[in-house]
This record gives sequence, structure tokens and C-alpha cells, in this order.
Amino acid sequence: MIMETTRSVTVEAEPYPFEFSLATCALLIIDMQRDFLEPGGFGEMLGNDVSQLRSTSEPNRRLLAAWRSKQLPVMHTREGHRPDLMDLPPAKKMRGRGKTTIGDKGPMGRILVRGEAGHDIIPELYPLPSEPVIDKPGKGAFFATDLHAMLQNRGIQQLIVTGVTTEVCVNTTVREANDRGYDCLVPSDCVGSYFPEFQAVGLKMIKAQGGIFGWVSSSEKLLAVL
Ligand code: TIU
Repeated sequence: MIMETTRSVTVEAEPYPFEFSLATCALLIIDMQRDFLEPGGFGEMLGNDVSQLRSTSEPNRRLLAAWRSKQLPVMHTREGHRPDLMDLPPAKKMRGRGKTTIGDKGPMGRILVRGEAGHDIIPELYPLPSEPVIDKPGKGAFFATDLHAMLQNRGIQQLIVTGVTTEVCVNTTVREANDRGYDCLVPSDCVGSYFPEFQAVGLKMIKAQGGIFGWVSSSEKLLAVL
């Protein structure tokens, strides 16, 4: 009998079905932080309507619950900076030219700073103590983090990448993962953008040209094969 965790499954996806083994596939949830999803944080500071991202919360919650129920690997990322801002490039600090920038005080604490309320993950998707949280200073989850080593040590070869935002941190991470040899599937309802047109093209860019960076599917299709 094949053990549940070594079972291989095939998900309906674009540009063609995505095959993975439950033993070698991790759920990687990108930056589902209050700073991006709630008013008064980094997302709003950049001039965005944060309500655009809300629809991602419930599909992520369902997918996370399914992953946890099968005791499969889950990892979370958070974008943010050290309290002394030594890891914040001056160009990123200036970007947007807003009155309030990274490190300044906001209603959820210092914006995009580790340890502050706004930097943390939304309560609906809060990590369990057993689930690694990768703090990253950039958009991609592989830049200046231990993520690649952690995945290699666990024998992970495929990633289900969810979170926000589709065209920024999700796309950057999928591209970084692809160059490191991981196969990535992005469930479209589990990723969100402040811009509907970027949501559409962000997903198209991943799956175009025969899946140049990865595959696109939905949480419903993924849950159906778990
Ligand atoms: N601004 C924007 O769309 N995104 C970010 O700054 N970071 C992430 O995508 N996490």
C-alpha cells in the first residue's frame, strides 16, 4: 500500500496538468501580512486599496487547513526589515515618495518592521509553531534567506505558491524558485493584486510559453486531489 504522504497526484492546471508527490511538495504562503491586507499599513501607504486583497484570505485558509490535516509541509514568509533598518536599501526607503515610509510609525506600529503588529501574518492564516516563518527583506523569498537550504534539507521539489501580491512578491518568488529547479503551481484565487489587470497578466506571465515559470490552477482543483 502506498503511504498517504508518498502518494502522487495530478491537478488540472494550465498550461498542462501539474503532477506532484505529497512527500516532496510544500505550501509556501507569501506575505499574508496585516501590512498588506489591512488599512494603515505598507500597502495603503503606497496608495493602494487594500480591500482588493481580502478575497485571498478564505481560499488560503481552506488550503492551509487541508495541508495541515495531512501534516504536509507549510512555510510562511513575511516581507520586512530589522528595527535598525540596516537591511533596508535607501532606494526602497525613498520609493513612492510618501509622507510616511518604511520604518515610520503607523497605526499598526512601525511600517514593515519586524516585531511590529502590522508586520505579522493575518490571524486567519496565523502560523503554527511547527511551521517555519521566513523573514525576507526583499520581494523574492529566496533573496537573503535560508529558504532554499530549508527546502533542500526537506527534499522539497515542488511548491504551491500563494499570497500577495501576484505581480510583486509571488511572481518574484516563483521566478527565483524556477531558476533553482522547483516546479511551482499558483492557485489563482489564493493570490491577489491591488490591480485587477496585474492579477490577470501576473498569472498569464507564469503559465505562458509552455509554463515558462510554472503552472496556474485554483484552490478548488487542488483540494479536489488532496
Ligand atoms: N506593493 C506590492 O504590491 N507588493 C509588495 O510590496 N510586496 C509584496 O508583494 N509582498
